[in-house]
Amino acid sequence: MAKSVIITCATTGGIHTPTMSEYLPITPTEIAQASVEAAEAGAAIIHLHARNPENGKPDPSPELFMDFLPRIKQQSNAVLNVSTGGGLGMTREERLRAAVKASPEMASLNVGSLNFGIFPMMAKYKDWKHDWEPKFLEMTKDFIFRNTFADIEYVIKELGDGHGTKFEFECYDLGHLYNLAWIVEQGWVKPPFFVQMVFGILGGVGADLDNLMHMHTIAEKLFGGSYEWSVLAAGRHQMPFATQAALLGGNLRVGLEDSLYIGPGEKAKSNADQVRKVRQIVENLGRTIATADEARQRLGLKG
Ligand code: KMH
Ligand code: ZN
Repeated sequence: MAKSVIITCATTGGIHTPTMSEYLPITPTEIAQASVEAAEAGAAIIHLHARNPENGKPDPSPELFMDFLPRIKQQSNAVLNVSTGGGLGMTREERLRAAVKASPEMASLNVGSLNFGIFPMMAKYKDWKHDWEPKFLEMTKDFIFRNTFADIEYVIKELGDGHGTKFEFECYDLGHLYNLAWIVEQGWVKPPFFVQMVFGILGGVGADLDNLMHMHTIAEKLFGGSYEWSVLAAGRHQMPFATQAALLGGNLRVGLEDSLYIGPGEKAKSNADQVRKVRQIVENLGRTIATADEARQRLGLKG
């Protein structure tokens, strides 16, 4: 029988900008509330970024993270997953600072570099409220999302070895699975591994079901028996890919970080709405959702 489905909810991210959706959580209070609601709706893991409360710009300040992390912890049992992906233009030290301060059960770890094109969105959103937004998106044309082996080693030493934090290994393409296999071979990380396959980022693998099938096949060969796999897809591919993951026996991620929509042309009014929708899909497929404690046990988290 298929295991229960671990739902991750990524509540705000560092890609979408405030004028794209009035429902994007920005302030620590909004992020805390969105996260608690997502956990109540069925998310076992909450993936977190912070934003400057004045203008919504992605912000790596540990003080901002420490404003909402304890509140979410107090009001839910969810696994807190602090991003080390950060946002455009942050240094690797900046990307890590909040996680080192928070010493979370889980942190994201991007296991390869890639172009990260979000400028196609510019055509859709013209009502800029903050003057950094058009520049931010335009800059992605010349942006490399840098995650070298040295960067990866740095995160593992500081967080994995230093704090016992386990990772959401973000794999944007087939090669990233092999990067992770090499990292495992070096003995830098120990099982069980949580592999998050990312589809539909321009610069990474496209959101095509054949790609999902192939990445899953290769992941099974590389990590079978010692890993949990999960799927996220950007934008309109979010729900279809989450559904495919549930059908194939995997885990899934939703949240406004990955898509601002809940259906064609319809903005999600909250993160919890997306969690409720995908939970319904999972249950209609005859699977159950994992509690946070089940996720802790299966992923070997420190608790
Ligand atoms: N925004 C996702 C496509 C991270 O925070 O480390 C990737 C992500 C990166 O979640
Ligand atoms: Zn993220």
